[in-house]
Amino acid sequence: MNKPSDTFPEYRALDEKSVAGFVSQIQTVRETLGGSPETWGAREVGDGNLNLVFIVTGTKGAVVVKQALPYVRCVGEAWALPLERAYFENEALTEEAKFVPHLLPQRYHYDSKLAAIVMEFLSPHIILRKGFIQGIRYPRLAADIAEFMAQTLFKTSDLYLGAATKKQRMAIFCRNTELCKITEELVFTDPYRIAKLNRWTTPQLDDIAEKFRQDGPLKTAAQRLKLKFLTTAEALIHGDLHSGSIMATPEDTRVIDPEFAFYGPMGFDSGAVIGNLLLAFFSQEGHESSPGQRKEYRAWLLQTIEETWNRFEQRFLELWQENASGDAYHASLFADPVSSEALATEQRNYLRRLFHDSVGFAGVKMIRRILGLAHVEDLEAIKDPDLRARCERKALRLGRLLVIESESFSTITEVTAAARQEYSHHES
Ligand code: SR1
Ligand code: MG
Repeated sequence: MNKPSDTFPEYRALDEKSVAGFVSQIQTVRETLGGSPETWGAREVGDGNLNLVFIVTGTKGAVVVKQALPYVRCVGEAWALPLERAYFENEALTEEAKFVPHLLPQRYHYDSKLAAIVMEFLSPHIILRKGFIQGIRYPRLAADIAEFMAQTLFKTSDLYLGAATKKQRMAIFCRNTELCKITEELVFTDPYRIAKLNRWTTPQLDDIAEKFRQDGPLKTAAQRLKLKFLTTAEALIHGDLHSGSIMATPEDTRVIDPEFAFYGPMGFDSGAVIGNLLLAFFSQEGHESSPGQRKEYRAWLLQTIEETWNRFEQRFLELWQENASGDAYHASLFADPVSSEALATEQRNYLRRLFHDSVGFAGVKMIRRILGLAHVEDLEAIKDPDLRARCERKALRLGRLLVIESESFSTITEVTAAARQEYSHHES
């Protein structure tokens, strides 16, 4: 097993000149690219918050090189960040590939010295968030993401794994402390206090930003979710499952970027998916060529939220019924019909609790993208600040409701109904 080291003595940040030389040492990459390395081209295309991303193109094909930088790219060298995150990403991809290889990019090479992963160039896939901005429909998305979450969350949990195996896996990921800390601060804490890196559409949202900072019930509920994030080691979660971590075409879906992976609460992943689809929903008003032009697309986004949750819940239950091999709810206890009925009730309760977690996490994920450091293109691409703020305010209001009232929602259709209602709400 590769182990992260404290230092990376041979590390150097790659650039468009050096990256071809690096990948030319990898036999599978040479075969994928074709021709000789001198003829290959390279572009740095990373637009995420943390890493370098290169596309290296040859005569026959292309590959992607993702390399960690020793600092947070969107902030600068002042915010140091361990290179080991590439190791955790590679380990998470290895785990996920056991269950859903068809929903991931193929990996060609992990380089522990350069903190780099060389992987498949997905084409004509685009980042899902960008597809949402363009109004593209993805008929497979709900089923694929539901399958990804059901498989990766169930099969890394105590419902499926023996206790010793799970603890060994947890031991690997519990060292991913710096990436968890980013989430702990940027998602759960900073949006609710004055923090240097916070920003929002100002002055339009100044009032609501301040109101949230004074909002005891909201801050308490957000901290309750943070405590869950800190303490609940339910499964190996992706940890950053937003629409920028999914590449898609209408026919194919791939989940990328699990560098935030650790053993955490399952609802953090399902909540990220729901929250980011809701952000896409509220941002549509800012992408319309004429009022109402995205009405049907908005309806599709809400349907996708419902279908994703419903399929996820169904698949998770199926997996549990078919593979009850874990140490939790040990199968030996539930063989007789009465106990089996009791287990079925317990499983429904488990899913209901997971639903409530997901709703709460969806809410904090929405709020942090509007009041915190890292925003989303869905909203940032809306150039008119008044229009953007109108979309953002609605998203913030729903986000708050999801956080403080998470347990009052019984079904996903109640969540989408609340989104519809907030969308049509006229500002008072
Ligand atoms: C400083 S990193 C900001 C955000 O980018 C990543 O995609 C994560 O969502 C993180 O919270
Ligand atoms: Mg990412």
